[in-house]
Amino acid sequence: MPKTALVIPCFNEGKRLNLPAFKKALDSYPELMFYFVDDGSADNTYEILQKFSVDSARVKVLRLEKNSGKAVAVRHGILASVKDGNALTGFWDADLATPLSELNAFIRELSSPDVEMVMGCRLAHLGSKVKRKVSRHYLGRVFATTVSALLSMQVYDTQCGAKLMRTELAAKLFDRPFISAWLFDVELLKRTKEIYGIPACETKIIELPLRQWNDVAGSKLKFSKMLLVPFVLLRIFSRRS
Ligand SMILES: Nc1nc2c(ncn2[C@@H]2O[C@H](COP(=O)(O)OP(=O)(O)O)[C@@H](O)[C@H]2O)c(=O)[nH]1
Ligand SMILES: [Mg+2]
Repeated sequence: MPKTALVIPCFNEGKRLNLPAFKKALDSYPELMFYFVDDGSADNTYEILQKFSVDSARVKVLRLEKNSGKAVAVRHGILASVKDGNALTGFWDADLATPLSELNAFIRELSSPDVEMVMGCRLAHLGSKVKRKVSRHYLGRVFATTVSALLSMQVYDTQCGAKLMRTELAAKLFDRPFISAWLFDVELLKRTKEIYGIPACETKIIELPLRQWNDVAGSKLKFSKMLLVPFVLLRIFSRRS
């Protein structure tokens, strides 16, 4: 297994962090490191993480003084992994909506030299356990169809919070800040397209249908933010990133 780093952005996750699940992953994957980034939490997230890191040299805890949003938190952790020279670097939502048992499949995809980035894809189908709220599912379909048109690239699920890529690519994609705190996944695709162009991009990026995805309660993404989506997309696609 290549040296793999997962960045876990954490904002007020004290109640949701499932530490035994993270510990189990460390035991299962000897080359795995976690980079937890506390995004200026107001609860005891940082203390919990610090305590967890005492027992393992493969757990790093970074901290942002003030809450800066998911994109900034993820970027902070990714840049630390780039510096440390891990072979693969990715990010994974702290609520483990995508269970860490899926990680193996991500790494397997990246064993093919053509593949540069693997994105979790929440596609409900026979044989999978992917359960989403109906409203979120349909909003997601409209969103993905719009983004596919804007990118001229068929993408099913841009927003899944589990992505893994070659660190060399991560270094290029995260070298500058993002426009959006929530839609930076779209910016990642746009930046990859600017590097490789189409059609190369369509083989370098793989969407991996997850076997399991759980709609974990406690999402902090407010409906009011969703109303801003068209404006944010406009900003992203009217500029060169
Ligand atoms: N809501 C929120 N989440 C953040 C922030 N910074 C980092 N995160 C992390 O981003 C991830 C996704 O958040 P979540 O609330 O589960 O969003 P959702 O499931 O995509 O609706 C979690 O790991 C959060 O802890 C922030 O400023 N706000
Ligand atoms: Mg979530």
